[in-house]
Amino acid sequence: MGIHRGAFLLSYPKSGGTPTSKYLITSALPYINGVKHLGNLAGSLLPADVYARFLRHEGEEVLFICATDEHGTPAELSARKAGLCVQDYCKAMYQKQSSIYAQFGLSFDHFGRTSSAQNRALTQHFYEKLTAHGYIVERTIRQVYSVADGRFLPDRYVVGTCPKCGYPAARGDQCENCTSVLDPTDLQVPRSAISGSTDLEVRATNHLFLRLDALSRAIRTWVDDHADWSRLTRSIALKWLDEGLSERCITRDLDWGVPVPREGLEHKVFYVWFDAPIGYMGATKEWSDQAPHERDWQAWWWDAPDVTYTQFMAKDNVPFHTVFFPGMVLGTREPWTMATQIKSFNWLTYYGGKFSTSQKRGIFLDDALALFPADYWRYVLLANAPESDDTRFTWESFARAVNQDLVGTFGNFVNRTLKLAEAHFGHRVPEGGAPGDVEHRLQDSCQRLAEAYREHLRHQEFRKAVQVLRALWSTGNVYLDRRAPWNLLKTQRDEAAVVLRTAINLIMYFAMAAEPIIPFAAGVVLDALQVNDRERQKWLQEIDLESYSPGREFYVPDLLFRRIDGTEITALQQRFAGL
Ligand code: B3M
Ligand code: ZN
Repeated sequence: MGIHRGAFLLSYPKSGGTPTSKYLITSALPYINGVKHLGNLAGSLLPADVYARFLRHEGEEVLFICATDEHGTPAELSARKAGLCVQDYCKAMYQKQSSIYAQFGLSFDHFGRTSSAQNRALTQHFYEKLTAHGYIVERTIRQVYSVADGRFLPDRYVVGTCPKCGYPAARGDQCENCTSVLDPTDLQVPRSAISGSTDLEVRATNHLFLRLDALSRAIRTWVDDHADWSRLTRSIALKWLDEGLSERCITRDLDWGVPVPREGLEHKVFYVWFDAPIGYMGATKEWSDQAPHERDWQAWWWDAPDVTYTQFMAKDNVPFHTVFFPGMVLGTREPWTMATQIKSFNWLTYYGGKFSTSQKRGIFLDDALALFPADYWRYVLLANAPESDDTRFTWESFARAVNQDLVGTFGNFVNRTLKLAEAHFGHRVPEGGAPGDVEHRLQDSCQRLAEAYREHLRHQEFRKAVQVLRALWSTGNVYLDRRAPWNLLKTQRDEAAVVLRTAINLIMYFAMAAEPIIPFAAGVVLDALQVNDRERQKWLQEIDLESYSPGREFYVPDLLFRRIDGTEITALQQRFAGL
Protein backbone atom coordinates (compact mmCIF):
# COMPACT_ATOMS: atom_id res chain seq x y z
CA MET A 1 0.00 0.00 0.00
CA GLY A 2 3.00 2.30 0.48
CA ILE A 3 1.22 4.43 3.05
CA HIS A 4 3.74 5.75 5.56
CA ARG A 5 2.65 5.34 9.15
CA GLY A 6 0.98 8.51 10.30
CA ALA A 7 1.16 9.35 14.01
CA PHE A 8 -1.74 8.04 16.09
CA LEU A 9 -4.44 10.67 16.23
CA LEU A 10 -6.18 11.32 19.53
CA SER A 11 -8.71 13.29 17.49
CA TYR A 12 -9.20 14.23 13.87
CA PRO A 13 -6.92 16.91 12.32
CA LYS A 14 -8.59 20.17 13.35
CA SER A 15 -9.48 22.66 10.61
CA GLY A 16 -7.89 26.09 10.69
CA GLY A 17 -4.28 24.79 10.74
CA THR A 18 -1.77 25.57 7.96
CA PRO A 19 -3.19 28.16 5.52
CA THR A 20 -5.06 26.48 2.74
CA SER A 21 -3.17 26.25 -0.50
CA LYS A 22 -5.23 23.77 -2.44
CA TYR A 23 -8.81 22.65 -2.96
CA LEU A 24 -10.03 19.08 -3.19
CA ILE A 25 -13.54 18.73 -4.58
CA THR A 26 -15.61 15.57 -4.92
CA SER A 27 -19.13 14.91 -6.08
CA ALA A 28 -21.14 11.98 -4.78
CA LEU A 29 -20.29 9.00 -6.98
CA PRO A 30 -23.10 8.16 -9.42
CA TYR A 31 -24.20 4.53 -9.26
CA ILE A 32 -23.09 2.57 -12.28
CA ASN A 33 -26.53 1.25 -13.10
CA GLY A 34 -28.32 3.19 -15.76
CA VAL A 35 -27.95 6.66 -17.19
CA LYS A 36 -28.47 9.25 -14.45
CA HIS A 37 -31.24 11.83 -14.45
CA LEU A 38 -31.30 15.61 -14.06
CA GLY A 39 -31.54 15.25 -10.28
CA ASN A 40 -28.09 13.64 -10.10
CA LEU A 41 -26.70 16.50 -12.18
CA ALA A 42 -28.43 19.27 -10.21
CA GLY A 43 -27.82 17.72 -6.80
CA SER A 44 -24.07 17.22 -6.89
CA LEU A 45 -22.21 16.73 -10.19
CA LEU A 46 -22.97 20.13 -11.72
CA PRO A 47 -22.49 22.42 -8.70
CA ALA A 48 -19.22 20.63 -7.95
CA ASP A 49 -18.08 21.37 -11.50
CA VAL A 50 -19.03 25.05 -11.23
CA TYR A 51 -17.12 25.35 -7.97
CA ALA A 52 -14.04 23.67 -9.50
CA ARG A 53 -14.17 25.95 -12.56
CA PHE A 54 -14.58 29.03 -10.36
CA LEU A 55 -11.59 28.16 -8.14
CA ARG A 56 -9.41 27.50 -11.19
CA HIS A 57 -10.36 30.97 -12.48
CA GLU A 58 -9.35 32.34 -9.08
CA GLY A 59 -5.90 30.81 -9.65
CA GLU A 60 -6.29 28.13 -6.96
CA GLU A 61 -4.81 24.62 -7.19
CA VAL A 62 -7.84 22.36 -7.63
CA LEU A 63 -8.34 18.63 -7.82
CA PHE A 64 -11.86 17.63 -8.89
CA ILE A 65 -12.48 13.91 -8.43
CA CYS A 66 -15.42 11.65 -9.09
CA ALA A 67 -16.02 8.03 -10.11
CA THR A 68 -18.72 5.52 -10.82
CA ASP A 69 -20.02 3.70 -7.76
CA GLU A 70 -19.93 0.17 -9.16
CA HIS A 71 -20.48 -2.36 -6.42
CA GLY A 72 -23.54 -3.65 -4.69
CA THR A 73 -26.72 -5.21 -5.89
CA PRO A 74 -27.78 -2.39 -8.27
CA ALA A 75 -24.87 -3.31 -10.56
CA GLU A 76 -25.39 -7.07 -10.26
CA LEU A 77 -29.08 -6.92 -10.99
CA SER A 78 -28.82 -4.39 -13.80
CA ALA A 79 -26.12 -6.50 -15.43
CA ARG A 80 -28.41 -9.52 -15.21
CA LYS A 81 -31.23 -7.56 -16.84
CA ALA A 82 -28.82 -6.45 -19.61
CA GLY A 83 -27.71 -10.07 -20.16
CA LEU A 84 -24.09 -9.18 -19.40
CA CYS A 85 -21.59 -10.31 -16.80
CA VAL A 86 -21.27 -7.58 -14.21
CA GLN A 87 -17.71 -6.68 -15.23
CA ASP A 88 -18.73 -6.09 -18.86
CA TYR A 89 -21.85 -4.23 -17.79
CA CYS A 90 -19.89 -1.89 -15.52
CA LYS A 91 -17.25 -1.26 -18.17
CA ALA A 92 -19.91 -0.35 -20.75
CA MET A 93 -21.84 1.86 -18.32
CA TYR A 94 -18.65 3.56 -17.13
CA GLN A 95 -17.84 4.53 -20.71
CA LYS A 96 -21.41 5.68 -21.35
CA GLN A 97 -21.58 7.78 -18.19
CA SER A 98 -18.09 9.21 -18.78
CA SER A 99 -19.13 10.32 -22.27
CA ILE A 100 -22.33 11.92 -21.02
CA TYR A 101 -20.53 13.85 -18.27
CA ALA A 102 -17.94 15.09 -20.77
CA GLN A 103 -20.77 16.33 -22.99
CA PHE A 104 -22.17 18.21 -20.00
CA GLY A 105 -18.77 19.84 -19.55
CA LEU A 106 -18.08 18.26 -16.14
CA SER A 107 -14.39 19.09 -15.79
CA PHE A 108 -13.20 16.28 -13.53
CA ASP A 109 -9.46 16.00 -13.14
CA HIS A 110 -10.19 12.31 -12.94
CA PHE A 111 -13.35 10.23 -13.26
CA GLY A 112 -12.51 6.83 -11.83
CA ARG A 113 -14.19 3.58 -10.84
CA THR A 114 -14.76 2.11 -7.39
CA SER A 115 -14.05 -1.32 -8.92
CA SER A 116 -10.43 -0.22 -9.51
CA ALA A 117 -7.50 -2.12 -8.01
CA GLN A 118 -6.58 1.06 -6.16
CA ASN A 119 -9.94 1.22 -4.41
CA ARG A 120 -9.86 -2.47 -3.62
CA ALA A 121 -6.46 -2.12 -1.93
CA LEU A 122 -7.49 1.00 0.00
CA THR A 123 -10.75 -0.56 1.15
CA GLN A 124 -8.91 -3.61 2.44
CA HIS A 125 -6.39 -1.30 4.12
CA PHE A 126 -9.25 0.49 5.90
CA TYR A 127 -10.60 -2.91 6.96
CA GLU A 128 -7.20 -3.96 8.36
CA LYS A 129 -6.76 -0.73 10.35
CA LEU A 130 -10.32 -0.67 11.69
CA THR A 131 -9.97 -4.29 12.71
CA ALA A 132 -6.60 -3.63 14.39
CA HIS A 133 -8.20 -0.88 16.50
CA GLY A 134 -11.19 -3.03 17.45
CA TYR A 135 -13.78 -1.15 15.41
CA ILE A 136 -14.79 -4.17 13.34
CA VAL A 137 -16.37 -7.23 14.91
CA GLU A 138 -17.74 -10.46 13.42
CA ARG A 139 -21.24 -11.50 14.35
CA THR A 140 -23.74 -14.12 13.37
CA ILE A 141 -26.86 -12.42 12.13
CA ARG A 142 -30.20 -13.33 10.75
CA GLN A 143 -30.54 -12.16 7.19
CA VAL A 144 -33.32 -12.24 4.66
CA TYR A 145 -32.93 -15.22 2.35
CA SER A 146 -35.10 -15.55 -0.76
CA VAL A 147 -35.96 -19.15 -1.44
CA ALA A 148 -37.25 -18.29 -4.91
CA ASP A 149 -34.01 -16.49 -5.84
CA GLY A 150 -31.78 -18.95 -4.04
CA ARG A 151 -29.72 -16.24 -2.37
CA PHE A 152 -29.44 -13.91 0.54
CA LEU A 153 -31.04 -10.56 -0.30
CA PRO A 154 -28.85 -7.55 0.43
CA ASP A 155 -30.59 -4.59 1.92
CA ARG A 156 -31.36 -2.61 -1.24
CA TYR A 157 -33.19 -5.52 -2.73
CA VAL A 158 -35.55 -6.23 0.05
CA VAL A 159 -38.38 -3.78 -0.38
CA GLY A 160 -41.35 -3.25 1.83
CA THR A 161 -43.16 -0.76 4.02
CA CYS A 162 -41.05 1.70 5.97
CA PRO A 163 -41.62 1.19 9.70
CA LYS A 164 -40.97 4.89 10.32
CA CYS A 165 -43.24 6.60 7.76
CA GLY A 166 -45.27 3.84 6.11
CA TYR A 167 -43.77 4.44 2.64
CA PRO A 168 -44.68 1.24 0.75
CA ALA A 169 -41.55 1.01 -1.45
CA ALA A 170 -38.84 1.55 1.12
CA ARG A 171 -35.57 -0.20 0.43
CA GLY A 172 -33.83 -2.33 3.01
CA ASP A 173 -30.99 0.16 3.53
CA GLN A 174 -32.76 3.49 3.46
CA CYS A 175 -36.24 4.84 3.03
CA GLU A 176 -36.01 7.32 0.17
CA ASN A 177 -39.16 8.99 1.47
CA CYS A 178 -38.09 9.91 5.03
CA THR A 179 -34.31 9.18 4.55
CA SER A 180 -34.41 6.90 7.64
CA VAL A 181 -31.56 4.42 7.54
CA LEU A 182 -33.03 0.93 7.84
CA ASP A 183 -32.05 -2.71 8.05
CA PRO A 184 -33.93 -5.16 5.80
CA THR A 185 -35.45 -6.97 8.75
CA ASP A 186 -37.07 -3.67 9.82
CA LEU A 187 -39.35 -3.62 6.76
CA GLN A 188 -42.99 -4.57 7.02
CA VAL A 189 -44.46 -6.92 4.34
CA PRO A 190 -40.97 -7.51 2.85
CA ARG A 191 -40.57 -8.87 -0.65
CA SER A 192 -37.70 -9.64 -3.02
CA ALA A 193 -36.95 -6.74 -5.37
CA ILE A 194 -35.48 -9.34 -7.74
CA SER A 195 -38.46 -11.59 -8.19
CA GLY A 196 -41.18 -9.94 -6.09
CA SER A 197 -41.38 -13.16 -4.14
CA THR A 198 -42.55 -12.93 -0.59
CA ASP A 199 -41.20 -16.44 0.05
CA LEU A 200 -38.50 -15.04 2.25
CA GLU A 201 -36.82 -16.64 5.20
CA VAL A 202 -34.49 -15.21 7.75
CA ARG A 203 -31.38 -17.36 8.05
CA ALA A 204 -28.19 -17.21 10.12
CA THR A 205 -25.04 -16.02 8.43
CA ASN A 206 -21.79 -14.37 9.63
CA HIS A 207 -21.02 -10.78 8.81
CA LEU A 208 -18.74 -7.96 9.90
CA PHE A 209 -19.92 -4.88 11.75
CA LEU A 210 -18.41 -1.44 12.08
CA ARG A 211 -18.61 -0.27 15.69
CA LEU A 212 -20.10 3.14 14.96
CA ASP A 213 -21.28 3.21 18.58
CA ALA A 214 -17.68 3.18 19.78
CA LEU A 215 -16.81 5.95 17.30
CA SER A 216 -19.79 8.10 18.13
CA ARG A 217 -17.99 10.57 20.42
CA ALA A 218 -15.20 11.30 17.94
CA ILE A 219 -17.73 11.67 15.12
CA ARG A 220 -19.86 14.11 17.11
CA THR A 221 -16.79 16.16 18.05
CA TRP A 222 -15.89 16.34 14.36
CA VAL A 223 -19.43 17.37 13.36
CA ASP A 224 -19.64 19.92 16.19
CA ASP A 225 -16.42 21.50 14.99
CA HIS A 226 -18.12 22.30 11.66
CA ALA A 227 -20.74 24.75 12.89
CA ASP A 228 -20.43 26.56 9.56
CA TRP A 229 -22.03 23.75 7.62
CA SER A 230 -25.46 24.45 6.12
CA ARG A 231 -28.56 23.82 8.19
CA LEU A 232 -29.51 20.97 5.85
CA THR A 233 -26.19 19.18 6.33
CA ARG A 234 -26.01 19.74 10.07
CA SER A 235 -29.64 18.87 10.77
CA ILE A 236 -29.30 15.47 9.07
CA ALA A 237 -25.96 14.73 10.75
CA LEU A 238 -27.23 15.68 14.20
CA LYS A 239 -30.49 13.75 13.71
CA TRP A 240 -28.42 10.59 13.14
CA LEU A 241 -26.10 11.31 16.04
CA ASP A 242 -28.94 12.23 18.41
CA GLU A 243 -30.73 8.97 17.58
CA GLY A 244 -27.59 7.23 18.81
CA LEU A 245 -25.26 5.21 16.62
CA SER A 246 -25.18 1.45 16.59
CA GLU A 247 -23.05 -1.14 14.85
CA ARG A 248 -23.53 -1.22 11.09
CA CYS A 249 -23.17 -4.31 8.96
CA ILE A 250 -20.40 -3.75 6.38
CA THR A 251 -20.37 -7.06 4.47
CA ARG A 252 -22.76 -8.66 1.99
CA ASP A 253 -23.37 -12.08 0.41
CA LEU A 254 -22.60 -10.92 -3.09
CA ASP A 255 -20.08 -11.93 -5.76
CA TRP A 256 -19.43 -8.42 -7.03
CA GLY A 257 -17.57 -6.06 -4.68
CA VAL A 258 -14.35 -5.72 -2.72
CA PRO A 259 -13.57 -9.18 -1.28
CA VAL A 260 -13.34 -9.47 2.50
CA PRO A 261 -9.78 -10.58 3.36
CA ARG A 262 -10.82 -12.64 6.36
CA GLU A 263 -10.87 -16.38 6.95
CA GLY A 264 -14.37 -17.76 6.72
CA LEU A 265 -15.71 -14.71 4.92
CA GLU A 266 -13.80 -15.12 1.65
CA HIS A 267 -17.07 -15.34 -0.30
CA LYS A 268 -18.44 -12.11 1.05
CA VAL A 269 -17.76 -8.60 -0.14
CA PHE A 270 -17.85 -5.26 1.60
CA TYR A 271 -21.12 -3.32 1.69
CA VAL A 272 -21.16 -0.80 -1.16
CA TRP A 273 -21.21 2.16 1.22
CA PHE A 274 -18.06 0.88 2.89
CA ASP A 275 -15.97 0.92 -0.27
CA ALA A 276 -17.72 3.76 -2.15
CA PRO A 277 -16.55 6.76 -0.12
CA ILE A 278 -13.06 5.28 -0.03
CA GLY A 279 -13.52 5.55 -3.80
CA TYR A 280 -12.78 9.27 -3.54
CA MET A 281 -9.27 8.31 -2.43
CA GLY A 282 -9.13 5.35 -4.80
CA ALA A 283 -9.97 7.52 -7.80
CA THR A 284 -7.32 10.01 -6.73
CA LYS A 285 -4.78 7.21 -6.61
CA GLU A 286 -5.90 6.17 -10.12
CA TRP A 287 -5.22 9.76 -11.18
CA SER A 288 -1.81 9.72 -9.50
CA ASP A 289 -0.85 6.32 -10.95
CA GLN A 290 -1.39 7.69 -14.46
CA ALA A 291 1.57 10.06 -13.97
CA PRO A 292 3.41 8.94 -10.82
CA HIS A 293 6.31 11.34 -11.38
CA GLU A 294 4.11 14.45 -11.50
CA ARG A 295 1.17 13.52 -9.30
CA ASP A 296 1.04 12.58 -5.64
CA TRP A 297 -2.37 11.41 -4.40
CA GLN A 298 -1.19 11.40 -0.81
CA ALA A 299 -0.42 15.11 -0.97
CA TRP A 300 -4.21 15.52 -1.12
CA TRP A 301 -5.33 12.74 1.21
CA TRP A 302 -2.65 11.97 3.77
CA ASP A 303 -1.56 14.33 6.54
CA ALA A 304 -2.53 17.31 4.34
CA PRO A 305 -3.71 20.21 6.54
CA ASP A 306 -3.21 22.60 3.57
CA VAL A 307 -6.13 20.97 1.73
CA THR A 308 -9.66 22.37 1.85
CA TYR A 309 -11.95 19.51 0.98
CA THR A 310 -15.49 20.23 -0.23
CA GLN A 311 -17.95 17.39 -0.84
CA PHE A 312 -21.07 17.83 -2.97
CA MET A 313 -24.08 15.53 -2.61
CA ALA A 314 -27.85 15.21 -2.40
CA LYS A 315 -29.41 15.13 1.07
CA ASP A 316 -29.99 11.36 1.13
CA ASN A 317 -26.21 10.88 1.00
CA VAL A 318 -25.55 13.21 3.94
CA PRO A 319 -25.87 10.54 6.67
CA PHE A 320 -23.15 8.46 5.04
CA HIS A 321 -20.84 11.46 4.61
CA THR A 322 -21.30 13.05 8.03
CA VAL A 323 -21.39 9.94 10.20
CA PHE A 324 -20.64 6.62 8.52
CA PHE A 325 -17.62 7.58 6.37
CA PRO A 326 -16.08 9.95 8.96
CA GLY A 327 -16.44 7.14 11.50
CA MET A 328 -14.49 4.84 9.19
CA VAL A 329 -11.75 7.41 8.70
CA LEU A 330 -11.49 8.29 12.38
CA GLY A 331 -11.40 4.62 13.28
CA THR A 332 -8.27 4.05 11.23
CA ARG A 333 -6.53 6.57 13.50
CA GLU A 334 -4.63 7.67 10.38
CA PRO A 335 -4.31 11.28 9.13
CA TRP A 336 -6.69 11.01 6.15
CA THR A 337 -8.14 14.28 4.82
CA MET A 338 -11.71 14.81 6.01
CA ALA A 339 -14.37 17.12 4.61
CA THR A 340 -13.96 20.79 5.42
CA GLN A 341 -17.26 21.66 3.79
CA ILE A 342 -20.22 19.46 2.85
CA LYS A 343 -22.51 21.14 0.33
CA SER A 344 -25.76 19.20 0.31
CA PHE A 345 -28.78 19.73 -1.90
CA ASN A 346 -32.43 19.02 -1.69
CA TRP A 347 -34.13 17.19 -4.50
CA LEU A 348 -35.04 18.29 -7.98
CA THR A 349 -38.56 17.05 -8.66
CA TYR A 350 -40.47 16.75 -11.91
CA TYR A 351 -43.59 18.85 -11.36
CA GLY A 352 -43.34 17.78 -7.71
CA GLY A 353 -42.78 14.08 -8.41
CA LYS A 354 -39.46 12.52 -7.42
CA PHE A 355 -37.00 11.55 -10.13
CA SER A 356 -35.83 7.99 -9.65
CA THR A 357 -33.30 5.99 -11.65
CA SER A 358 -34.38 2.71 -10.12
CA GLN A 359 -38.01 3.42 -11.01
CA LYS A 360 -37.09 4.83 -14.44
CA ARG A 361 -38.82 8.13 -13.69
CA GLY A 362 -37.03 11.24 -14.86
CA ILE A 363 -35.39 13.16 -17.65
CA PHE A 364 -32.30 11.09 -18.23
CA LEU A 365 -29.08 12.79 -19.20
CA ASP A 366 -28.71 11.21 -22.64
CA ASP A 367 -32.29 12.23 -23.50
CA ALA A 368 -31.62 15.71 -22.15
CA LEU A 369 -28.58 16.15 -24.43
CA ALA A 370 -30.61 14.98 -27.42
CA LEU A 371 -33.22 17.66 -26.68
CA PHE A 372 -31.09 20.74 -25.90
CA PRO A 373 -27.38 21.64 -25.65
CA ALA A 374 -25.72 21.15 -22.27
CA ASP A 375 -25.52 24.88 -21.51
CA TYR A 376 -29.33 25.18 -21.50
CA TRP A 377 -29.53 22.49 -18.81
CA ARG A 378 -26.56 23.80 -16.84
CA TYR A 379 -27.98 27.31 -16.71
CA VAL A 380 -31.53 26.33 -15.74
CA LEU A 381 -30.47 23.76 -13.14
CA LEU A 382 -28.11 26.23 -11.45
CA ALA A 383 -30.57 29.12 -11.61
CA ASN A 384 -33.00 26.84 -9.76
CA ALA A 385 -30.48 24.85 -7.71
CA PRO A 386 -32.35 22.89 -4.99
CA GLU A 387 -30.31 24.56 -2.25
CA SER A 388 -32.82 25.67 0.36
CA ASP A 389 -35.69 23.37 -0.62
CA ASP A 390 -36.80 20.78 -3.14
CA THR A 391 -37.14 22.47 -6.54
CA ARG A 392 -39.73 21.67 -9.18
CA PHE A 393 -38.52 21.20 -12.73
CA THR A 394 -41.19 22.27 -15.22
CA TRP A 395 -40.90 22.74 -18.96
CA GLU A 396 -42.46 26.18 -18.63
CA SER A 397 -39.78 27.39 -16.22
CA PHE A 398 -37.10 25.77 -18.36
CA ALA A 399 -38.30 27.60 -21.49
CA ARG A 400 -38.74 30.88 -19.63
CA ALA A 401 -35.15 30.88 -18.30
CA VAL A 402 -33.75 29.92 -21.71
CA ASN A 403 -35.80 32.47 -23.62
CA GLN A 404 -35.44 35.38 -21.21
CA ASP A 405 -31.89 34.97 -19.91
CA LEU A 406 -29.91 33.01 -22.49
CA VAL A 407 -31.64 34.10 -25.70
CA GLY A 408 -33.06 37.47 -24.64
CA THR A 409 -30.30 38.83 -22.43
CA PHE A 410 -26.85 37.31 -23.00
CA GLY A 411 -27.33 35.98 -26.55
CA ASN A 412 -29.17 39.06 -27.77
CA PHE A 413 -26.57 41.45 -26.35
CA VAL A 414 -23.67 39.59 -27.98
CA ASN A 415 -25.39 39.33 -31.33
CA ARG A 416 -26.68 42.85 -31.72
CA THR A 417 -23.45 44.45 -30.49
CA LEU A 418 -21.13 42.48 -32.77
CA LYS A 419 -23.49 42.67 -35.76
CA LEU A 420 -23.73 46.48 -35.46
CA ALA A 421 -19.98 46.88 -34.95
CA GLU A 422 -19.18 44.61 -37.88
CA ALA A 423 -21.66 46.46 -40.15
CA HIS A 424 -20.22 49.91 -39.44
CA PHE A 425 -16.61 49.33 -38.41
CA GLY A 426 -15.70 45.95 -39.87
CA HIS A 427 -14.15 43.07 -37.90
CA ARG A 428 -12.01 45.24 -35.65
CA VAL A 429 -12.82 46.93 -32.36
CA PRO A 430 -13.58 50.57 -33.28
CA GLU A 431 -11.18 53.37 -32.30
CA GLY A 432 -13.56 56.30 -31.56
CA GLY A 433 -13.37 58.82 -28.73
CA ALA A 434 -12.70 58.44 -24.99
CA PRO A 435 -15.14 56.81 -22.57
CA GLY A 436 -17.28 59.29 -20.61
CA ASP A 437 -18.97 59.33 -17.17
CA VAL A 438 -21.59 56.81 -18.29
CA GLU A 439 -18.86 54.31 -19.20
CA HIS A 440 -16.95 54.93 -15.93
CA ARG A 441 -20.09 54.41 -13.86
CA LEU A 442 -20.90 51.31 -15.89
CA GLN A 443 -17.44 49.92 -15.21
CA ASP A 444 -17.82 50.53 -11.45
CA SER A 445 -21.19 48.83 -11.43
CA CYS A 446 -19.80 45.83 -13.35
CA GLN A 447 -16.90 45.62 -10.89
CA ARG A 448 -19.33 45.50 -7.96
CA LEU A 449 -21.47 42.87 -9.63
CA ALA A 450 -18.39 40.79 -10.51
CA GLU A 451 -17.24 40.88 -6.89
CA ALA A 452 -20.68 39.84 -5.65
CA TYR A 453 -20.73 37.04 -8.23
CA ARG A 454 -17.33 35.75 -7.12
CA GLU A 455 -18.37 35.92 -3.47
CA HIS A 456 -21.47 33.81 -4.09
CA LEU A 457 -19.48 31.22 -6.00
CA ARG A 458 -16.81 31.19 -3.27
CA HIS A 459 -19.59 30.29 -0.82
CA GLN A 460 -21.22 27.78 -3.18
CA GLU A 461 -24.41 29.84 -3.38
CA PHE A 462 -25.37 28.94 -6.92
CA ARG A 463 -28.84 30.45 -7.26
CA LYS A 464 -27.57 33.79 -5.97
CA ALA A 465 -24.56 33.59 -8.28
CA VAL A 466 -26.75 33.06 -11.33
CA GLN A 467 -29.02 35.94 -10.25
CA VAL A 468 -26.00 38.25 -10.17
CA LEU A 469 -24.72 36.90 -13.49
CA ARG A 470 -28.11 37.70 -15.02
CA ALA A 471 -27.96 41.21 -13.51
CA LEU A 472 -24.48 41.65 -14.96
CA TRP A 473 -25.66 40.63 -18.42
CA SER A 474 -28.60 43.04 -18.12
CA THR A 475 -26.30 46.01 -17.59
CA GLY A 476 -25.15 45.51 -21.17
CA ASN A 477 -28.61 45.75 -22.70
CA VAL A 478 -29.55 48.70 -20.48
CA TYR A 479 -26.35 50.47 -21.56
CA LEU A 480 -26.95 49.85 -25.27
CA ASP A 481 -30.58 50.93 -25.10
CA ARG A 482 -29.63 54.06 -23.21
CA ARG A 483 -26.68 55.07 -25.45
CA ALA A 484 -28.43 53.90 -28.70
CA PRO A 485 -25.32 53.69 -30.93
CA TRP A 486 -27.57 53.06 -33.94
CA ASN A 487 -28.71 56.71 -33.61
CA LEU A 488 -25.25 58.06 -32.82
CA LEU A 489 -23.89 56.51 -36.02
CA LYS A 490 -25.81 59.07 -38.05
CA THR A 491 -24.35 62.14 -36.40
CA GLN A 492 -21.63 61.22 -33.88
CA ARG A 493 -19.66 58.29 -35.31
CA ASP A 494 -16.86 58.61 -32.76
CA GLU A 495 -19.35 58.48 -29.91
CA ALA A 496 -20.96 55.41 -31.47
CA ALA A 497 -17.50 53.84 -31.65
CA VAL A 498 -16.98 54.41 -27.88
CA VAL A 499 -20.29 52.74 -27.12
CA LEU A 500 -19.63 49.73 -29.33
CA ARG A 501 -16.07 49.34 -28.05
CA THR A 502 -17.37 49.45 -24.48
CA ALA A 503 -20.10 46.95 -25.33
CA ILE A 504 -17.57 44.56 -26.89
CA ASN A 505 -15.49 44.80 -23.71
CA LEU A 506 -18.64 43.95 -21.77
CA ILE A 507 -19.14 40.89 -23.97
CA MET A 508 -15.67 39.67 -23.04
CA TYR A 509 -16.36 39.99 -19.30
CA PHE A 510 -19.88 38.59 -19.59
CA ALA A 511 -18.52 35.49 -21.33
CA MET A 512 -15.66 35.06 -18.85
CA ALA A 513 -18.09 35.36 -15.95
CA ALA A 514 -20.38 32.85 -17.64
CA GLU A 515 -17.66 30.21 -18.16
CA PRO A 516 -18.28 28.24 -14.92
CA ILE A 517 -22.02 28.16 -15.65
CA ILE A 518 -22.32 27.79 -19.45
CA PRO A 519 -18.78 26.89 -20.56
CA PHE A 520 -19.59 25.98 -24.15
CA ALA A 521 -21.31 29.25 -25.12
CA ALA A 522 -18.73 31.22 -23.14
CA GLY A 523 -15.97 29.51 -25.10
CA VAL A 524 -17.63 30.32 -28.42
CA VAL A 525 -17.80 34.00 -27.52
CA LEU A 526 -14.24 34.24 -26.17
CA ASP A 527 -12.98 32.47 -29.29
CA ALA A 528 -14.97 34.90 -31.47
CA LEU A 529 -13.21 37.76 -29.69
CA GLN A 530 -9.93 35.82 -29.89
CA VAL A 531 -9.35 36.40 -26.16
CA ASN A 532 -6.05 34.72 -25.28
CA ASP A 533 -5.31 32.44 -22.33
CA ARG A 534 -3.47 35.12 -20.35
CA GLU A 535 -6.51 37.42 -20.58
CA ARG A 536 -8.82 34.56 -19.64
CA GLN A 537 -6.69 33.81 -16.58
CA LYS A 538 -7.22 37.39 -15.34
CA TRP A 539 -10.93 36.46 -15.28
CA LEU A 540 -12.93 39.00 -13.24
CA GLN A 541 -10.23 40.24 -10.88
CA GLU A 542 -10.34 43.70 -12.50
CA ILE A 543 -13.01 44.99 -14.88
CA ASP A 544 -11.44 47.42 -17.36
CA LEU A 545 -13.81 48.33 -20.20
CA GLU A 546 -10.88 49.59 -22.24
CA SER A 547 -8.80 46.42 -21.89
CA TYR A 548 -10.08 44.80 -25.07
CA SER A 549 -8.41 47.49 -27.11
CA PRO A 550 -9.25 49.19 -30.44
CA GLY A 551 -8.08 47.25 -33.49
CA ARG A 552 -8.55 43.81 -31.91
CA GLU A 553 -10.04 41.46 -34.47
CA PHE A 554 -13.30 39.62 -33.82
CA TYR A 555 -15.91 37.72 -35.77
CA VAL A 556 -19.66 37.40 -35.20
CA PRO A 557 -20.50 33.91 -33.89
CA ASP A 558 -23.68 32.11 -34.89
CA LEU A 559 -26.65 32.70 -32.61
CA LEU A 560 -25.67 31.25 -29.24
CA PHE A 561 -29.11 29.98 -28.22
CA ARG A 562 -32.50 29.35 -29.80
CA ARG A 563 -35.92 30.21 -28.43
CA ILE A 564 -38.20 27.45 -27.20
CA ASP A 565 -41.76 28.09 -28.31
CA GLY A 566 -45.10 27.12 -26.83
CA THR A 567 -45.76 24.21 -29.17
CA GLU A 568 -42.42 22.68 -28.23
CA ILE A 569 -43.20 23.02 -24.53
CA THR A 570 -46.55 21.31 -25.04
CA ALA A 571 -44.89 18.48 -26.96
CA LEU A 572 -42.30 18.03 -24.18
CA GLN A 573 -44.96 18.01 -21.51
CA GLN A 574 -46.80 15.28 -23.40
CA ARG A 575 -43.65 13.25 -24.05
CA PHE A 576 -42.70 13.19 -20.36
CA ALA A 577 -46.23 13.10 -19.02
CA GLY A 578 -45.67 9.61 -17.63
CA LEU A 579 -43.18 10.80 -15.03
N1 B3M B 1 -23.68 6.21 -5.22
C1 B3M B 1 -25.24 8.04 -4.92
C2 B3M B 1 -26.66 7.69 -4.62
O1 B3M B 1 -26.97 7.36 -3.47
C3 B3M B 1 -24.20 7.17 -4.21
C4 B3M B 1 -23.15 8.10 -3.71
C5 B3M B 1 -21.90 7.45 -3.20
S1 B3M B 1 -20.74 8.71 -2.76
C6 B3M B 1 -19.51 7.83 -2.02
O2 B3M B 1 -27.45 7.84 -5.55
ZN1 ZN C 1 -39.76 6.17 5.64
